[in-house]
Amino acid sequence: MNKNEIADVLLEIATLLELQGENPFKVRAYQSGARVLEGMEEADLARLVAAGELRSVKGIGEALAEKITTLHATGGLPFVEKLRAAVGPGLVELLEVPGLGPKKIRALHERLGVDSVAALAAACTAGKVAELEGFGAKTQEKLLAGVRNREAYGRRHLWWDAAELAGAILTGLRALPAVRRAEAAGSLRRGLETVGDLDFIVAAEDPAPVVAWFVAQPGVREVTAHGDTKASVRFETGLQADLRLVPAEQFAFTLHHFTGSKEHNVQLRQRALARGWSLSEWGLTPVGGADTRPPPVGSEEDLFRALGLAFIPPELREGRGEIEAAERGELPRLLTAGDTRGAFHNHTAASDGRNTLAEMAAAAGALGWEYLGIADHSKSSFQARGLHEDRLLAQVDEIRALNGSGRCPVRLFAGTECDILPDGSLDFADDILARLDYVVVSVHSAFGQDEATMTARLIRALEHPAATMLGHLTGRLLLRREGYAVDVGRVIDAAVANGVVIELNANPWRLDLDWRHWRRAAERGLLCAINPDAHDTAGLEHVRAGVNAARKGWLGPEQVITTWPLARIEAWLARRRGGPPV
Ligand code: DGT
Ligand code: CA
Ligand code: CA
Ligand code: ZN
Repeated sequence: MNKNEIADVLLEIATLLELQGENPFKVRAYQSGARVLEGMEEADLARLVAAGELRSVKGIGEALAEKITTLHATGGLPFVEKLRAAVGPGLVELLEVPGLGPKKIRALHERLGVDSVAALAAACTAGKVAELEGFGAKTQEKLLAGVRNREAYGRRHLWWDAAELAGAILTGLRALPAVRRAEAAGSLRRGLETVGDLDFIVAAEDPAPVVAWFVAQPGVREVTAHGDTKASVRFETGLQADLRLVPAEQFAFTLHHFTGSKEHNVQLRQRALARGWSLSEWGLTPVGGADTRPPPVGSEEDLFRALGLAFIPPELREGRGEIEAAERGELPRLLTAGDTRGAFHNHTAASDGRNTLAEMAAAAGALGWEYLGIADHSKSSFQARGLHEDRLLAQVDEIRALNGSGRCPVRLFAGTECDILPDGSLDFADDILARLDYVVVSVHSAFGQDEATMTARLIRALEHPAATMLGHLTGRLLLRREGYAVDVGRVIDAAVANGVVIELNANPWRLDLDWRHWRRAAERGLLCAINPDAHDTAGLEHVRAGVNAARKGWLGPEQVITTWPLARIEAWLARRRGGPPV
């Protein structure tokens, strides 16, 4: 196990001990041990473990040293397994109910025998919780509501939905007279595909009216915390939001801290320590008699500069090598939403879309795009009203006519989203495919194939000379269904070998291929197309979610063909088709 994994186990032990009613000193020993580990270099931990010198580290006693050593060597620990079994999963699950901590759970367990969420619901319904000392009728009501809503509220939320809500709140916050700065932090700011909760950081002269405004927002169903400089709320959609107010001089530090990720923060704190400074959400301060005073910091740019780093965009702050790259001045120039010049995977009302060709073209023009590819479904996708050959060829004629009319605001490309049949062959014959500007190949059937079959199926499709790009590689739907079993690495290899583009499907439910694959894939020469998979004009705007994901994948405009100018796209498509443009 690495140090963060070990730290997680130590924190779990602390929680389990607390649930058992162990003495607070013991609990705290595990918690601070976890923090010590977080601040350590991986290599130092390995060296100390190998030399048997862990106990020389401040904050790590004999019991902890022994457990860390075992976890480091074996990845397991009989002690924690026994502890988990003794406490039971029911009590641990109760920690997820809002308003319950280890102390209250212990009371419920000891006095009412509550040992699961279901048992809590029963005890509340029977009115027994209200009679308990330290609980009362109001608490009982709150706990019951928490249990009831857990199913709906327990899940994460799509970045797209969270960003919409956050945008409205930020606009409101910034309009308040007391507010000097307001930003969203956390996973939303990092552009993660799903968001657990919203985190707002505000610098204000006078916090009270800002907190009051925040908890009174329309759509707030419940105020779960309400303090002088903090508040937490839950919206009707189940999304929760934390608000933190800080003095202006602390803003940059707090914003950075709560932007995360945790992994990034841990690495940055180590870097600060190496300079003799302690970095926290409050500021940068000299530690242990160090006499180098940190420079003044008024912005995140200043903070990174103080640590000898170029500014790291929030999307890259995942602890995946961004600090090393910033140190060497090798951060990529990331693409931005404004770089987008078109997209290739879009549907019209001819298949399962909801707008006409002309409407889609107008919407693309309104976005300032230069070109739009139309890729309606092919005949085997009958559930999506896939086009048969005659209707496809009629659409091609319509597209050519629009392009020639002088009234089309963008250049339209005639394509198809051609089904990859279960054996890897394509849904249209070669002579039909040859009439198109490009071909997106996608899987829409036989999701249950085993990994070897599915991988071979995709590779066969990529080897087809007509294939231009691969649609939604894994077929995942975020928060709804996993992708099908497929060896992504081998599919990427085949795409590179055959000069086929892989799409970054920008539909907020998909964001497929996942950002975690892109950096390495692009280094191997893979090209990306950010495609909204739009089924109506509004759907074109989903490209913004795709740009986020591409930025998280370290991609720049050169690697994303949908940022290329029209002339370059035309030349590239012509070369792919092995002939002059149509
Ligand atoms: P989420 O809400 O689950 O989508 O993910 P985040 O990243 O927004 O996480 P959240 O809301 O729990 O906390 C916001 C940030 O605050 C997180 O990315 C990093 C920082 N943070 C929170 N807890 C810790 C911690 O225990 N240690 C460190 N180093 N940073 C933390
Ligand atoms: Ca969050
Ligand atoms: Ca949070
Ligand atoms: Zn599709």
